[in-house]
Amino acid sequence: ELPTADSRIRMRTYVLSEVSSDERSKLLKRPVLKSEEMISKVKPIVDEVRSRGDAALLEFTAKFDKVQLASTVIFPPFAPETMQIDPTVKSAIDQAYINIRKFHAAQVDGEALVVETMPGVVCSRFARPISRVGLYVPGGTAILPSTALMLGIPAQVAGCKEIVLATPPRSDGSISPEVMYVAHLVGASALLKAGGAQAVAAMAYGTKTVPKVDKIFGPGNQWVTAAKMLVQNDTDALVSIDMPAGPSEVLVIADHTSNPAFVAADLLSQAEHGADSQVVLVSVDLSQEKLDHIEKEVDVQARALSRVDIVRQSIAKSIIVKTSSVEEAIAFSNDYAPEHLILHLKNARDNVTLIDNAGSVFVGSYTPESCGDYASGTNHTLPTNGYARQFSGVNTLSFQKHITSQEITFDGLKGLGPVVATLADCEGLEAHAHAVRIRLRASST
Ligand code: HSO
Ligand code: ZN
Repeated sequence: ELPTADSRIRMRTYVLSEVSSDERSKLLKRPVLKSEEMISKVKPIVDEVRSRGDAALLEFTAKFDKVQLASTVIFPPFAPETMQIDPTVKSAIDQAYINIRKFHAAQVDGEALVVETMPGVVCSRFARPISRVGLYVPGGTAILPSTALMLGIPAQVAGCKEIVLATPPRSDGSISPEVMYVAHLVGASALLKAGGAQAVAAMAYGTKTVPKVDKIFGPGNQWVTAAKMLVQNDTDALVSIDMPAGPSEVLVIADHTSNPAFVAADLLSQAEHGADSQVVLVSVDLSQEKLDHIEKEVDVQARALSRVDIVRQSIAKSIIVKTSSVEEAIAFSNDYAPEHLILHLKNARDNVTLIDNAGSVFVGSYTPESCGDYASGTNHTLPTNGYARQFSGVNTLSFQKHITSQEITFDGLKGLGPVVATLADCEGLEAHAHAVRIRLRASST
């Protein structure tokens, strides 16, 4: 039976060269996040957890997750029966762990940078782990052991001392055994059975049972994101966050060499994340026949998915942008700055040099985003909402910070001191100049 025109799962199409500049900027926009409204909703929750600690945390968990817990934190070693998983899943997690660890261990900044800027003036920079980190693993419509891997592994290889993993409990009060197993693999030092703004607040301020952390990572719904933004701005919390997060998104660029079924499958793998997922197809000089083929694949494949209702909503908000060259397509993509960029192009690899803004790039028709989402080695916590212009995805350096240091000899100070004293005089800061001159004088007598 053929679907009727109305029920067909399809995207809206635009010809890039024909849209006005106003329309073009609309195509580049994501749906507005009501961040101010969310912050005012989240503030009372954060304040309660901050002032009443564990009691408030348990109340909010009862209210939002519908489960009455006696305590929210568990410490390792985790009971083996809480980590019992299917052996095939276990070996898939183990292989993903190996690959992600390999890629993130290679990123550890372990060596000091040492530069002699002038004779006798040695400047250096070295990295240290952020001591205590909080990792938020969302619950909700899908369980996400992959997110626990993506946040836990860089924390582990960076050498963070305290790794608190927070995730909402299931209705029976337990955590999925897959997430428990990953928490064990990455060496989590505490597991917080809480979600939403209340979990973020507990990690930001600490409670009697929840350890306070220095930086909070991880994706989450609007409540989690708003809470992260709120605590980041509170100087009492003294906590930072990985990046502003929004709904997940993919931009696929496809030319005449692309496989329509693969292209459609990639679009749908992102569309199934949530009704607000952003999916964009940029076509390069495609015949109408080929475009129709891709659209038909989207429709047919979507109908076979268990999450078809979510896909229907996200695809309805998604767009096809027709361009006539790879350069025009990539220029649009650079302006859009997608979280994920997939290149279904003839010489895909050669075009990577043209990419200025993207969270993570998937090169060629055998590189589905799914591989980066789970197991190839790269991280899946990436900048959304156009933030790929200025943010990197989560990586090992997100769990380290740098300290600079310098050591100057007397001869070095003889060379550098007059420069510093002159600049201090110029700024009218006598004590600064004095700190140099007192040394130069002392040693000349
Ligand atoms: N595509 C998501 C990550 C994810 N996919 C988790 C499957 N599980 C955001 O990058
Ligand atoms: Zn995904």
